[in-house]
Amino acid sequence: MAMLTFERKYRVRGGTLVGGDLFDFWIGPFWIGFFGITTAFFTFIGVGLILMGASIQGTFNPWLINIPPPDLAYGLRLAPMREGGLWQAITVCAIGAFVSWALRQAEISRKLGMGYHVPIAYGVAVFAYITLVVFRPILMGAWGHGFPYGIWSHLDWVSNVGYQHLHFHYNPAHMLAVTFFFTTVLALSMHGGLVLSALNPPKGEPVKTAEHENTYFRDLIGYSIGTLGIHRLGLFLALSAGFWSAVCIIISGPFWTRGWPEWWGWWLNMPIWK
Ligand code: UQ2
Repeated sequence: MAMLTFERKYRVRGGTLVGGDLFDFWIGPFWIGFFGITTAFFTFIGVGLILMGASIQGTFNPWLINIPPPDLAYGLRLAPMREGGLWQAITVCAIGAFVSWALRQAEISRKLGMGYHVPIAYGVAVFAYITLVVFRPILMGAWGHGFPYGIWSHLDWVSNVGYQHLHFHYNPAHMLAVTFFFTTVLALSMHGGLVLSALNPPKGEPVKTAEHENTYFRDLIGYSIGTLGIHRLGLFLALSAGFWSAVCIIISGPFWTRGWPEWWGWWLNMPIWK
């Protein structure tokens, strides 16, 4: 792959957390680094185990592959490979690869003298995943409470867990998470639309800048959050969506075992109605 002329300036030595100069080199466009190697290691083993699971199951249809966690009877012990052990090994590989990737992002941030916004943002998504397959199963006392690895089967899992609580939309943290997801989409659509409209004036006219973007929203709603502000808002909305997703599932089971509609009894039971 071609290297842009200015790229040479940013290909700087250092910033590594582990290994010093040993892994501080590039292959083509890719910086390697210690965590590039561990990411590749966990990814290859993990994908290999998934293909093994598909082969045992007897389908390579990507929609139907399903690698379930162990039966609840195994509790928090290791299970035999064909009885959920595969799921446990894949989970270890997944976490190994995700954490390696976050540390790789951190090393590249240091190398370039940037803030840690990228690894922190990615870390929130990893945190939500680990909440589902490690924190909540430990609090519930069995790895069998993790979700199965499969495109279709994980949707069934979400549906089943939702109905175990009668109506998951009454979960207040779920309400917050959904609202943050929708608002993220609203903000990104506003931002993408605004930038593309500024960059695509009628034929023959010059491309517009941030002044036009500000003026558009001031004329429309009397307020512009600004070019930096919209990205801060977008990051806040997206991270909040991931954070409240983790909260909404960790409280379901470990801290509230009944239906979520019943939780709102606190409102009906307030002394002011007496
Ligand atoms: C903006 C701005 C941008 C934008 C957008 C806005 C010039 C290029 C989309 C407008 C955003 C507002 C008013 C905030 C909306 C609030 C929520 C919660 C969706 O002002 O600055 O930069 O892209």
